[in-house]
Amino acid sequence: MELTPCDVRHSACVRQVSSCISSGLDGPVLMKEHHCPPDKSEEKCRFKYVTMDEEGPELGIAQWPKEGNAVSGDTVAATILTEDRWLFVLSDGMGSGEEAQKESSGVVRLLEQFLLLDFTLQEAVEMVNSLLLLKGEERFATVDLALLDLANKNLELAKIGAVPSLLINQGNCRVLESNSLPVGILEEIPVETVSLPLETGTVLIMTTDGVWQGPANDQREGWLPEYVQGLWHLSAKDLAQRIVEHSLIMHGGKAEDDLSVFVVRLDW
Ligand SMILES: [Mn+2]
Repeated sequence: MELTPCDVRHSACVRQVSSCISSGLDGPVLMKEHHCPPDKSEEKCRFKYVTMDEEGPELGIAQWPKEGNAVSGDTVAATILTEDRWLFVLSDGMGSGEEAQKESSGVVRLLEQFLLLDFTLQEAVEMVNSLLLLKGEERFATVDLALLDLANKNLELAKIGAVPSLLINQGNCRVLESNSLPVGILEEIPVETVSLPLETGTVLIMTTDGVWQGPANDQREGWLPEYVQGLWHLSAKDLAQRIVEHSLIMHGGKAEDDLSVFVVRLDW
């Protein structure tokens, strides 16, 4: 695509263009090439974008709203911060339906913006928390976040009030958990981040509590690690779909909470 050059530092334009295309395509995009001419030249800026499907890890997202709601209060998002740093995030807004959706998508958008501005993960989460507290209402959302660094083959994880996630490699399943409260509840939140070296063939599974905990009257919290044991080789999309379907069956076909699954398969 071509654009008339902007007067500000080109990165500002590039970010706006990226987020505009992402929302238009309903999925993250990666800028492969860009050429911006020197000041006051007549030339246009040229950009080349590819979708994450072509270049990135295989993503599988499956969601089912709480019974009686048309929209899920959970937000699942993938964002390309730079060519080597990709963000995967899942947020569960308090309550359900549109109000919760506004809350969780707002938290995700803020996190994306802060990370695009090169704040650290710790700073970004702390700022989002402060902003939610400033609103003065009893609002909160969980954050379940994975920051993939392709250059260093490293995965940084942060959880605030989120349920455990699973990291599977060649059938070995690790449960990653944290005890933090959801953002918006405490003034000082301890942000625990975990940094892990990545091996090829790693599958990350993030879910919201509706999936992880199962129905309230069911004593099967922790069912997921067992359930995925024979299924980790499936495509990310099929795996996400199977988990949500099974979760819905456990809920007797009527979800007591929003159900969301985000599967990221890292192969290279
Ligand atoms: Mn929930």
